Formats: sequence, C-alpha cells, structure tokens
Amino acid sequence: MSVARVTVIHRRLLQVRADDGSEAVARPARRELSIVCGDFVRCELDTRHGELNVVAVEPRTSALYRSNARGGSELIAANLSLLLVVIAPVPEPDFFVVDRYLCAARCGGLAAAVVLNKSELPVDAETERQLADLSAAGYRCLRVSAQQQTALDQLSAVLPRQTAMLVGQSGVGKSSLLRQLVPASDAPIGELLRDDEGRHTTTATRLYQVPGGGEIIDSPGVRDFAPAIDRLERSDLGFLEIEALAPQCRFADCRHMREPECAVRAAVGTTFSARRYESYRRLRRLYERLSAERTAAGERRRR
Ligand SMILES: Nc1nc2c(ncn2[C@@H]2O[C@H](COP(=O)(O)OP(=O)(O)OP(=O)(O)O)[C@@H](O)[C@H]2O)c(=O)[nH]1
Ligand SMILES: [Mg+2]
Ligand SMILES: [Zn+2]
Repeated sequence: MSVARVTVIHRRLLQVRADDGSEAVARPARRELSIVCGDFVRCELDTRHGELNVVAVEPRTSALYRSNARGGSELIAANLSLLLVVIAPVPEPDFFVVDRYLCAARCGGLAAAVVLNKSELPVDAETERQLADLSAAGYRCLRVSAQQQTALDQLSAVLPRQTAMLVGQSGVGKSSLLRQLVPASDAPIGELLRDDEGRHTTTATRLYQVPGGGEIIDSPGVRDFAPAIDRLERSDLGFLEIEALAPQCRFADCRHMREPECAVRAAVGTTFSARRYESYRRLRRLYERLSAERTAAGERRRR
C-alpha cells in the first residue's frame, strides 16, 4: 500500500502521482470516497485486474470549499496553502467574487493574494481603487503579465514550499500564467475545450509541479463563487477589516448590520471601503438565507 497525490480527476477515474514522480491511473475502491485534486490517497494494486485502487483518503491539512445552490458544502481542492485570485483589465473584474474567494481562503486556513494579469493593458480607475483598498486591508496584490512575461519572478518567488491554486473568471489568463510557471505543462487534450467563440477554456482542475519548487493547480474559470457557509467564521465571514474591527463592537455577537455601537459600520467610508462593506452585507445575507434553507430542509427530513 502506498500514498500518492491526486493530480486530476475525470469522472470516476483519477490520475495519481507517486513520490518518485511517476503518474498512474487509479479508481476509487468505494463509491462513498470523496476525492478531490490535491488529496493524498492510499492505493492498493488490484492484482486481478492490474488496476490501482484508492482505498482511503489521508486527512486533509486544508481544503477549499464552495456552497452549492442549496447551501451544501462542495469540496473543490485539498491540501492547498495559497489561493491566487486572478483578475485582469479584461474581462472586467468582479470584485465581489474576488472578495468571496479571499473569505474562503481566510476561513479555510489558506494564504491568499490577488494577481492582476494582463497588466500591460490599461487598468481603469475603478480597478485601481479596488486594488488599493484590498492592499490597505492587508491583502497582497501582484501585477504581472503572462504575455509580456512581466514580474513573473514575483509569482514564482512565492511558490516554493506552497501548493498554490489559480482561481478566477474565465479568460483572465490562469492557464497562460501556469504555462509560464510550468513550461512543460501542456494540459492533455480533452481538458482544454474550445468555447462557443473558439477560445480554449480549461475544464479540469489539475495539479502541476513547479520546476523551481512547489506545486500549482489550474482550475476552470467561474462566473460566481460562494464560500461554503459552514466554513465561514461567524463574526467576520473572513473579511480582514472586520476581523480587526469587530473586537471593538459593543456586542460580542454583532453581525455588523444594524446593531448599535458597531465599530465596523463606524469605519465604513473611512478605513473600511464602502464597496467591501457592501460585499460583506451581500455575503451575510447569502449566509443567512442558505443557513435558513438548510435548517428548513433538515426539519423536513426529520418530519
Ligand atoms: N494581453 C494579454 N493577454 C493575455 C495575457 N495572459 C493571457 N492572455 C490571453 O487571455 C486569453 C485567456 O487566457 P487563458 O490563459 O486561457 O485564460 P484562463 O483564465 O485560463 O481561462 P479559463 O480556462 O477559461 O478559465 C488568451 O487569449 C490569452 O492569450 C496577458 O498577460 N496579456
Ligand atoms: Mg484556463
Ligand atoms: Zn459590529
């Protein structure tokens, strides 16, 4: 029995990498095993069929989860240490999605950074303002260009000893960055599909080894993202500004919505960006709606 790393999953077929770097195809031995990219799995050779079977998943050191539409948690990837939230001047960034990834990272025990790719293109004033607010809040922001190969050393400098994951909207250049960081990384045919306009788009979450050390995961582009609600820190939902301000609120269980003497609301427009606060309010409402739906679904099941 040996432990291997899951690099990619195609339906019920996994690709796993052994310590010596060799890759093999494996199959979960049981249906109930929930396995994602980045998992360490115990494998056994089924000598009858000559197949590798995954018999168990090792405990995860960290994980990235999202909420599905019913408020359930879905695991996206495991054993990560750094989330790289990629944006670009085009397509137009959705900073509410950026915030939610940053919250999921914070609450999942991962470091996070915002990466502005295509930085050789003009960056509009609104994007500049949002990046300045995120920097002021304590998030690391990098500016790179995969195409011009600008400042990629800043990105590769953070990768050794990390398992980083590239996330963000489709078309921001995640796979282009990956190809710069891992030159031998041609994603296998089938994982790159042409979309309606003939563009390549990534369809599988896959882990690669970075030549200079560390690992990096490329993932399909998203339109939206909601962190798993049961993983969010109740008081601040993962917002760094609120984490810092909340101890000064009058009530220990302040939700920073309508409560009196709320230090968070008092800081809005000065040290706490109004857009970030609006982002918090939207996530808070989503959190409460999904929590209520889950409670109702639980009660229906009990009846
Ligand atoms: N101008 C410019 N274009 C870039 C840069 N990096 C990537 N692109 C282009 O942006 C487009 C999308 O790049 P991808 O790397 O496929 O984007 P992605 O984020 O992987 O997209 P999905 O796989 O659909 O999520 C391609 O046409 C790239 O050539 C850059 O630094 N500057
Ligand atoms: Mg891609
Ligand atoms: Zn408060």
